[in-house]
Amino acid sequence: MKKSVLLGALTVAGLAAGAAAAGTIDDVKARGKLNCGVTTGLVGFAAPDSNGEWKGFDVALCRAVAAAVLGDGNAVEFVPTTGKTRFTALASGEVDMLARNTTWTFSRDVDLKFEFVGVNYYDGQGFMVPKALGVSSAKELDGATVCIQTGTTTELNLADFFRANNISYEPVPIETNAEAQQQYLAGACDVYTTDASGLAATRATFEAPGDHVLLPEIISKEPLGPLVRHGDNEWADVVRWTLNALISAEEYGITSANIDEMSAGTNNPEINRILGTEGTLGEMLGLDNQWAMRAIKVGGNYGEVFAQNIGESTPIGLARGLNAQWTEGGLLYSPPFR
Ligand SMILES: N[C@@H](CCC(=O)N[C@@H](CS)C(=O)NCC(=O)O)C(=O)O
Repeated sequence: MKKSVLLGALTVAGLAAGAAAAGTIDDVKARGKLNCGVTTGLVGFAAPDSNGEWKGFDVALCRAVAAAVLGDGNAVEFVPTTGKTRFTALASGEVDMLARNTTWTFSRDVDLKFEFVGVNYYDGQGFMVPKALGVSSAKELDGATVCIQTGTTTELNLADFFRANNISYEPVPIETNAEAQQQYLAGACDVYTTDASGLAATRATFEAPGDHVLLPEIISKEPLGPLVRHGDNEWADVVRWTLNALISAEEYGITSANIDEMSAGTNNPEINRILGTEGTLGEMLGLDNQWAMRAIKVGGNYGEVFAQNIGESTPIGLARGLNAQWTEGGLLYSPPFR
């Protein structure tokens, strides 16, 4: 098991080194489409709706980048990737970026040679069990069968947690969230473990969500964020500052309702620089001055994107928690636009 994980990492690293050519921004402009790697389907984060249109919190970031670069939030080819295939898809150039519940870790940065450009969701790993199991803590899971997605940080954290607590488990390896859901509901595993946001999103699609509980333990840090290949700083800047534009827009009260009005100019210089009525930030990125305005307009600011896709008034029902703005006691903090 260990060996295959290691070999997988080396293969991807080799590919990454080969494909680390600059110029993704030019490729995307020439193609007229952004190839954005997403999940195979996690409602609220990235999944096609009944009309086949991709929707979700991560999807919104892909659309924001496409709007910034190409002027069209629909100019995106959504490429479904699993926990295992996502890194090869990025390293090989099949996708221009990943926006896919992916945890920023040392080895994915340094060894696999990817550039995490920020964090769009601060998360941690949790456990879901059927209420009927009568378990109230993850420490009571000795001997349990656990559905676990391969190629994820989840796999490694799980082993650490059980070892540290001197308890054992039997892994039931699965490739996608859909498979996990099916196996878990069929009773092939007692427990499903993944990012807590993923558990909430999965449970929301169950016929009887109330029959399942999320245990209180959060056993890891999972800073989830968009990533690109090492060695293409111009492109990394575009994705990084698009995310920062959405975060700053919330901080400064730029919303989809007032953005047209604010784009005519305000008495706040930072807002004016973001929306392009002052300064030349867009030009510095290799874009025009309305890039951020377009990015914000597609799905609204960070808070609007959160509320619409995964927030408390959606079936997924996630609280802002760590993902609140720094001004509200959270960790979201965009560097200045100047
Ligand atoms: N954040 C972890 C886990 C990511 C992950 O794959 N999560 C699952 C469950 S939330 C997922 O997104 N599945 C969607 C799919 O199967 O396509 C990582 O980066 O390794």
